[in-house]
Amino acid sequence: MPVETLEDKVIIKDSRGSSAEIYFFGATVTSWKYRGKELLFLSKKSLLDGTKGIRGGIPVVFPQFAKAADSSVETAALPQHGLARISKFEWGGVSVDNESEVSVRFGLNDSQVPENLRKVWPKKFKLIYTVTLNDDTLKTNLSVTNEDIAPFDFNVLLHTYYSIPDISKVSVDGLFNISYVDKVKNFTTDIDNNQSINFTQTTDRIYGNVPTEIIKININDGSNEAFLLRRTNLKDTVVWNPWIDNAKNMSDLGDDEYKQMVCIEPGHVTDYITLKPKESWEGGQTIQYVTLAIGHLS
Ligand code: TA6
Repeated sequence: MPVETLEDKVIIKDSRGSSAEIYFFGATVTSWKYRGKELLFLSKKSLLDGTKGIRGGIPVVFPQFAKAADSSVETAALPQHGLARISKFEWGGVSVDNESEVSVRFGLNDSQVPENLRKVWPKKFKLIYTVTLNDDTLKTNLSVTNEDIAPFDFNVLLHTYYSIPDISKVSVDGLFNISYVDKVKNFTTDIDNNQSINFTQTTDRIYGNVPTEIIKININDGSNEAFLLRRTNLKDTVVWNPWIDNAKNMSDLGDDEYKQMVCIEPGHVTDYITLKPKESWEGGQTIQYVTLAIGHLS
């Protein structure tokens, strides 16, 4: 069976042995395996019972990234990273199921959002989140529709946690010469003159208007494996690793787990998208797992 629906999650399987798991809570993809090898990081300490956002996988950030800097915006009273990652999505069924690809959908509208969150952002909306698996490629796509009588503004971000063997070896290509806001340095703007990003300390950067077609996350553990990230309609990219001090302060992340994760998060967060009534917006990411020595994995 390529699609198995359980009480709390859906498991999808590709005919070549790849798989993905998606929780209804937050429509969070918690596992993506390429022919058995796990590619997403999920903290051993993550709660999966719906009492807190899942620490790992791909939490969906909507309609506010982080906490709003400006207290006058309509999303200001929402918790960090908004409401989607802490709301239970409904099962939208299988949209594609053939030899090469399996695609499933999850939906969320305002009436399914916990009351306390709906109160602070009382907008009528509909989200459709589509997860597609195709051997070495995972695609996650979000559509947002305004079902209200007035326009609303939102951020969106796919907070993707990659599983990596050793953060000190990882390098990220494709963000060279692009200015970023450095959250670690009090939100100052900077440009990195290094060709690749390497990780030696807490890293929390918001790259705005990234023109790069492919962002490459090199694992550099001797295997020549890498992730190729392509974005659709998501102009910004956040790069995050909490490092040891922040990891120690996080109840749902093990002290040493920062070594096994890196977040490369495509989104639209440096400003808001405005949607008029009845309008829809759509964007997403396509991640391909490759081995650079022989090109495409086969
Ligand atoms: O996307 C990066 C970030 O905003 C960081 O600043 C960091 O704190 C992180 O997300 C995790 O946020 P969370 O609310 O999941 O603890």
